This record gives sequence, C-alpha cells and structure tokens, in this order.
Amino acid sequence: MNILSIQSHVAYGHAGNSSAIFPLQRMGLEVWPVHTVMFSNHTGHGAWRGPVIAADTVRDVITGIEERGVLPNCNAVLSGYMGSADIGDVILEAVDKVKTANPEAIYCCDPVIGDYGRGVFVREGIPEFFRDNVITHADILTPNQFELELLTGQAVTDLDSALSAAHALRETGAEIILVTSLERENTDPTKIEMMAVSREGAWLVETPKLVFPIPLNGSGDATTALFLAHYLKHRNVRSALEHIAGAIYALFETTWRAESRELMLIAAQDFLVSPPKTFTAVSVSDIR
Ligand code: PXL
Repeated sequence: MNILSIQSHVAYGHAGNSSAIFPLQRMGLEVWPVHTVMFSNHTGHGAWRGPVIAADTVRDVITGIEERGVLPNCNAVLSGYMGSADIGDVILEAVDKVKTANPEAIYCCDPVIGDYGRGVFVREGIPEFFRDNVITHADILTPNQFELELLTGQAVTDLDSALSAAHALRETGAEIILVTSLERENTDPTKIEMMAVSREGAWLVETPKLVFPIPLNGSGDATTALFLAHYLKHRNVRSALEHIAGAIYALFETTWRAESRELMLIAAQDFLVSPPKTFTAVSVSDIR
C-alpha cells in the first residue's frame, strides 16, 4: 500500500511528516512524503529556521509523481497542518488526481486548527478553508475536541453533544470521524478519551492521561498516521481505535520516562505496531 503524505518536515524532532512517515512505514506501508515546509524543528520550540515551500513547488513535486504513472497505486492521501490556504488548494488537487486514478483511494485529513489552551494557531483563513472546502472532500477526519467544535459550530461537553457534532461532520461527507481527544464533563480528570464514529457505530476508548511539563508537539500527526495505517490494513474502525489508544499511550509513556521534549518514536517503534497494553473500546450505545 502507498500513502501520499503532504505535510511539514522538521529536521530535528517529530512533527508533520517527521512524525507520520515512520509510524506508517513501521506499519508496513510505503510512503510518498511531500513536504510543505522544511524547518529545523517544530514551532513548539518558539524559534525555528528554514523555508515554507511555495505552493507551486509542492504542486510540481506531485505532478512529477503523477508523471511516473503511479497514482493508480496510491491508496490514500494524508494531510495535516497547512501553512497557507494555497497549500490547501494543492492538497485538494492532489486528492482529485488520486481519486480519479484510483476511485478506491481514501483522503484522510487531520484538520489542524488549534487546541484548548493554545487557541487557534493556524493562519487567518485556514479554519474557514477547512470548514468550507476541505472537509467535504475527506473520507476520514481526525479533529480534536476543539476542532470538532469549531468545524461544526456546536459546543461539545458531553457524550450526546460529542456524538451530535461528529454526526454533523459526517453529514458533510466524511465516512469516519476520529475525535483524537475528548474530555467530557463529570468524567475522571486523570483519563482522556478518543471517540470514533462511522456508519457502523460509535466507540469510545479511555487511557490514562500523562501530564507533560510542556505539551508535546506532533502527537496528533502520529495518531492520525497510525489510525489510517491500521484502517487501511484491517478496515475496522473499532480495532483501529483500540490500536491507536495502545500505541499512542505507549509512545507517550516512553517519551515521559525519557523526559524528552520530542516524541520518542524510534524508541517506541515496536509499541507502534504491537501495543504492550490493550485498551478496549466500548460501544457508545452500551453506555448511553
Ligand atoms: O503537529 C503539527 C505541526 C506540524 N508542522 C509543524 C509544527 C507542528 C506543531 O508544532 O510545528 C512545523
């Protein structure tokens, strides 16, 4: 299987493609990474160097891949953080080309906009671009709770409102919604949940919440990559959810023990494929 992954690249540490490529490869998938920036490090460090790649250059690289005649072999397009809305246009063009070449191909989009605490951290126009253009093309969307609220305009506070917002997002066209972090009212504050919703149902999985001195960057990129990889291989939303719960918890634990500011993806490589601890997802219909 082949994934066209259009994301940022950082030389030191892990964010964007530098967080997604290795988990995809470790899961046995071939990756065609196209970089949208080439930064020294992720922006969480507060300072970085290196260029944002012009949209036309990114487009050109994708055209070069197309010219190899390989797009019919592309199983999915993966996108994340977008530096500008013109990169968004290039990504949507790529999705169009890939789906024309292979109608079975999936577009998996992490609509990176922001988070609680940090607020919106993308450029002006990007949230609207996601809401009005991108999400209608995606087959899998992986918002966090903050992004789910923003994309739907609905407050998400409890299970009913989370489900309602996820279904509202599904109505825009995506088959699968993965909410990568969910903290509901009156739930255990030492735990964090993820929720996946598809035509077949809705599932919740809970893991212990590890608190880092400085929030980690790039974990969403690895989470989405692992979910996509597992889903492509097994086509089972519930087991993909359980897989990422175990894999990401183990990745966090490895990073936490090392007191590292960067995700310890390489040290945790075996856990990405075979999580050491199993977290069982529950069907939402069983707890409502
Ligand atoms: O994880 C999203 C992301 C992507 N790309 C770059 C980043 C970040 C988050 O910090 O800095 C360059």
